[in-house]
Amino acid sequence: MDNVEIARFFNEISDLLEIKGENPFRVRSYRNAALVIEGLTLSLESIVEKDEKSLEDIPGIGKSIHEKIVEIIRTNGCELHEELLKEVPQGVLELLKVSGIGPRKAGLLYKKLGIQGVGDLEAAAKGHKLRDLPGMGERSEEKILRAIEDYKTIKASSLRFKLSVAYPRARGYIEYLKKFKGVVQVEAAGSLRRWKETVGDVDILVTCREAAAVMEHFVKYPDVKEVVSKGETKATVVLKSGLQVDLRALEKKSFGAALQYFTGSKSHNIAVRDRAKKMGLKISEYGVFSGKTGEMVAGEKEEDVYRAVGLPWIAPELRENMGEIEAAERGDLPDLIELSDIKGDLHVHSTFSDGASTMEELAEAAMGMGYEYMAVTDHSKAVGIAHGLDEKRLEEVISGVEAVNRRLEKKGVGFRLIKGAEVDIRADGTLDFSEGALKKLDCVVGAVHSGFTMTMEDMTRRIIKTMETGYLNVLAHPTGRLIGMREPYEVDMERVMDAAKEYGVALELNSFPERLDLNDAHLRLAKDKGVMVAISTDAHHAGHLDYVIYGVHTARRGWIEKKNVLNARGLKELMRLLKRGC
Ligand code: DGT
Ligand code: CA
Ligand code: CA
Repeated sequence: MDNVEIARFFNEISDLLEIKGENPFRVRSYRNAALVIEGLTLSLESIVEKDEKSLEDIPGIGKSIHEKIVEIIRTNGCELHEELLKEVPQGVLELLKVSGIGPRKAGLLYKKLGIQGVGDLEAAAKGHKLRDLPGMGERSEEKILRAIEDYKTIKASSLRFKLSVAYPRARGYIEYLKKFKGVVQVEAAGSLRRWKETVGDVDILVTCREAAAVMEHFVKYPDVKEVVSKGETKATVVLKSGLQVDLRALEKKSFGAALQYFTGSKSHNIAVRDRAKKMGLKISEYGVFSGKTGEMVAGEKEEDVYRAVGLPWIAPELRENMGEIEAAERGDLPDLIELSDIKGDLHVHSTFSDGASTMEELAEAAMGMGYEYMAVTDHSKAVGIAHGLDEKRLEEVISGVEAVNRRLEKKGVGFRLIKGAEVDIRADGTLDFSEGALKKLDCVVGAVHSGFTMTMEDMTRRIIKTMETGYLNVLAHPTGRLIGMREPYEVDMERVMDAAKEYGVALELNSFPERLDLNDAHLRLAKDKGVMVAISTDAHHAGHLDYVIYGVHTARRGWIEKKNVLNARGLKELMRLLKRGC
């Protein structure tokens, strides 16, 4: 069983308990377990097979979760999950995916009207059956119908996989193929190589001595659920997670051309092909050929393919036909940010709020990544469900940070924790801590956690008002979207960015795989407006710090350079920017 399936059990248990109106902390513990499991790189199934006890070493997984993981792996099911489904039908869970329908409302809709799915809900709204329910009216019916339309759009896109599902699985598969005798080159292509926020299927290319043997080996990978097709040079499988993987074997002389072709995007390829045509060349997945003589002029290396059409090599993240070909032609491609440029994380949760790792564990992990600093940014009190800090507990966090820093200084270690908090931006645009408390913090990360349905004007004013206070350093997950789950709230991003520039606030690129917020298009806008970007992870577990890779590659899709990134600065410069404004 794949970690994704195990996490799904915990997410559903959490939803079902919430619909029933159970204790929010119990709800949260299952939700956190799902988050932790999704962030693991090791397969739980293999851990349990080898040494069940070692589950205890995973931070954030307590005894009762531990037992449930074993139960799910051993029996392919979970008793608690089944029991809950007897009380609340599966279809009611679907209602939660409609924006504005929380667990309490879903429970009410089910109990009062027997609504068991989005289809039922749509019919009830159209039949004006909702307006008589407590707390609802005509307007709520209209709102729900609009939200159902959004839900349908999201559902269509949720057949795609998050990067955090596709990327580690593709990596594992590639390692497996590389080890096989006779395999020479292995490379991922497609949307994964372009680091799109979601991936439809994984495309892998190889060169090898004997293609048929490689295809045979490919379909024998232990994570394969189903072999869709297997030919001499091509095969397709579906993994246990549901992810489809295509493999193609190529001749060495065509590998670069195939890599270029299968990396896409399709519209980038079309633009390159048109360009080749104008130059009297023909381009295909086999190579670049002279239109007149048919002679092959390039194909072995991707660089050569671009050179043949008069262009420098273009980073895969840029290949969306969004001006990259023109920029390449002018010699004006961006000098893209790299993972090794990142010097620290500015959005991290510890056990002081809803994180699963202690401040010390997080600091250890950050040092292991070669970072210079990390801001500890636990939630403020408004986010009660996440055990947000009141000002008294904030003092404890601050003294905790100071204690860790003193210890590091004694040992002569240069790494520093930064005093921070993820402060809720209230509906009226004020921050959820007093000025006195805010003054004690070096890194105030502000975020919207409720009231998502405001009008665009109100939301824009709410956020800008927070910037005007002068206390905000970073605006976290600026649009609030959750990929495949929640559409962004309505906000005028241009105005928010202009204000960010004016008040020296950085905008976050939240690297959590379901957020990736800002997205590529917004990042490009931020860059054009000269707004600083903070590539943070929002880690709720030490293992989540690795999510920075998704952030960095999303930043590259937004044409972001090192100079645009706040946490690519060294500690001293960072502290100056936090103090003075970016
Ligand atoms: P995905 O899988 O939906 O996330 O997106 P991609 O980009 O990986 O698309 P996929 O797997 O259908 O095909 C891989 C690449 O192959 C695609 O990015 C570009 C190239 N390709 C596929 N079909 C065509 C086509 O009809 N024309 C051209 N020029 N390129 C194509
Ligand atoms: Ca693909
Ligand atoms: Ca494909």
